[in-house]
Amino acid sequence: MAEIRLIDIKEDILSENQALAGQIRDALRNHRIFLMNLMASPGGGKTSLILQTLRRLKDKFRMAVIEGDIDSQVDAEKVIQEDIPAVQIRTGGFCHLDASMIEMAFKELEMTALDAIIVENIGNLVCPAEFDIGATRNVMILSVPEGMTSPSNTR
Ligand SMILES: Nc1nc2c(ncn2[C@@H]2O[C@H](COP(=O)(O)OP(=O)(O)OP(=O)(O)O)[C@@H](O)[C@H]2O)c(=O)[nH]1
Ligand SMILES: [Mg+2]
Repeated sequence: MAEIRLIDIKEDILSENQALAGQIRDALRNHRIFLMNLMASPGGGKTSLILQTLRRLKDKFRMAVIEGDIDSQVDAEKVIQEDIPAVQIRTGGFCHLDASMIEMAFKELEMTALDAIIVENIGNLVCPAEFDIGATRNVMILSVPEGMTSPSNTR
């Protein structure tokens, strides 16, 4: 019988990402910056939670937002309306953010002038969870109304 040859790409990608995520966490600790990685499904309420958090905390802490999106920059536009710096990462189809994308975003921010950064990850409940981005805390919104509703599961 023919044998299956397995090339495990995922393992290599993840270990490289993990090493960079560790460096990012060290850099954040040195700068005393808190980084939150916010995840949820599409339309799960990520931007709404970020905007409300900014309104409540921006007078106390120097904040910035990194917005991940497959294509658009509508959420970053909402953030700058709050007078908060925003960096848009346009992944061009990739379904998650990884540590190298966060490292790129840091170059666009004045790191010495920040206390906290919120990252809105791509709206996806699968891919973002696999990739450590060097966050101080990972946060997930579980949205009950989001998702498919059919007569069979509303009974
Ligand atoms: N009823 C209700 N609606 C909410 C709540 N949070 C967000 N919404 C609404 O849900 C919709 C999507 O919210 P967003 O905050 O844009 O969700 P998101 O996760 O950023 O969406 P994407 O970035 O497109 O993945 C908007 O119409 C919000 O007004 C909530 O707590 N309750
Ligand atoms: Mg959003």
